Amino acid sequence: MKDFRLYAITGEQFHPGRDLIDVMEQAILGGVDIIQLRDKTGSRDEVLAKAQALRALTRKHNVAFIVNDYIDIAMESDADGVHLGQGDLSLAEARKIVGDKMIGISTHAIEEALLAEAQGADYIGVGPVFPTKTKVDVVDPVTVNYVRQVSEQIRIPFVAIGGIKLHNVDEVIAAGATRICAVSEIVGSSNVKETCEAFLRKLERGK
Ligand code: TZP
Ligand code: MG
Repeated sequence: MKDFRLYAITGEQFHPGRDLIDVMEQAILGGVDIIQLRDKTGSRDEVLAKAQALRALTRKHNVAFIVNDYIDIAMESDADGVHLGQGDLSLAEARKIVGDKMIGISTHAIEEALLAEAQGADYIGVGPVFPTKTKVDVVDPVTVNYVRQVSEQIRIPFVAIGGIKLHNVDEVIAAGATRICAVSEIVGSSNVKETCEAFLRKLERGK
């Protein structure tokens, strides 16, 4: 797996009137090294079309591309991987379909993290660290304590997510996170590229 530091997830509700591909390209130019398509509202055809466009963009810039939920679309668009929640297809089932593509699993407690690691996840999501309105079915914030727990007990890559902003990311880094994911703070920014650069400066300093 190609490692990553700054993970951006699409959230088109945060940039009305601005093109998805333009926004994500600005994020890549700002240093994002992995992009996830997360679309909970579009039809399958719409999601597939976006996946194909993002695949072309990420290939042009040599950035990893992940599809949330739709394992079939991940395969059809030749994404680098799929991201699954606790309620989605099991890791074993997903692995049969995707082969050596990446599988990321959202986790909210150390038991889930340890299980995902044991079952062969390539990386785990750790969150929501802080309250967020971006995810509707969101569980209570796991807090930076869970980030610290994961950083001490888990050996596969993990990415902190949920309510992470430039003003609070230092706390997350101090708890042991070396990979950060944000939706609204990145794609809702009036200067997407600069926001990503600022996140990366903080990650660099936290090393
Ligand atoms: N999974 C856990 S929190 C979250 C997802 C997809 C949403 C994060 O969005 P934001 O805007 O960075 O809080
Ligand atoms: Mg899901």
